Amino acid sequence: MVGTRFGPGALAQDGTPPAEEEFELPEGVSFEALGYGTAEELPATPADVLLFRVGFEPGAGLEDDPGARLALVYVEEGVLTVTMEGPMTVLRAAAEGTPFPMETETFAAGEEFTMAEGDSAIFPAGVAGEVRNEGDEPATVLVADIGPLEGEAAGTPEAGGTPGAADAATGSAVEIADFAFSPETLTVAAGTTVTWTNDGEKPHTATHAGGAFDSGRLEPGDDHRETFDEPGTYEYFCAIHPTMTGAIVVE
Ligand SMILES: [Cu+2]
Repeated sequence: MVGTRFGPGALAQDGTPPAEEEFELPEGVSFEALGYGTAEELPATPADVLLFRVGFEPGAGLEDDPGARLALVYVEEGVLTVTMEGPMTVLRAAAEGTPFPMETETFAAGEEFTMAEGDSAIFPAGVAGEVRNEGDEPATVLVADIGPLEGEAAGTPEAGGTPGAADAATGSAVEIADFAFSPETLTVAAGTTVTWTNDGEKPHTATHAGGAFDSGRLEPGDDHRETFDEPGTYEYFCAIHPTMTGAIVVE
């Protein structure tokens, strides 16, 4: 059985098509199962989860160097040719009129296989390989990727790596406007006290993903001070508007 978050509570995954009533959803809410797979191991926590789309023009490809990251890959369109250094299980696209994909196919390490529209597979952590578009049409895949939070984001700052270096600035003040941190990247000397001021009209926070600091909710006009003694890059975001991100680089 498969539990889902935004959808039916449990989907049969034992080869028998789920009963109609298991797909009862509130009126006006629709659900479409796209991909599914099981993982031998999950990345260590704290982890981050990303959802992104990768496009492959005809003839294009990439080497998949996963490190510790695990990914569920779903082919939106086109056909991809895949070779991985470990065994792989592909869930083939749901048959016409079937609510959930059921048919799987397994491949040995190093064996070349294709994934077409509607197919999905778990690309395990630590298993490298290659993905190419050998067809004549563009191919796109959706990737839901989970892996351990690294370095500064995990709360163990490491030197190097300056996100948004183009926006880097010195000083010790970060202005929060609606909806951005300014400067986005602030570089300070170790021991500096940084002040965030909310100059916008909405509440915001300055929250380090790894828990090194958290301003809490800053109402318009509020400020928050934080002293940085340890060199490193501290990436943070607004917990109310997570697309608002910034970084403090401590040298
Ligand atoms: Cu915000």
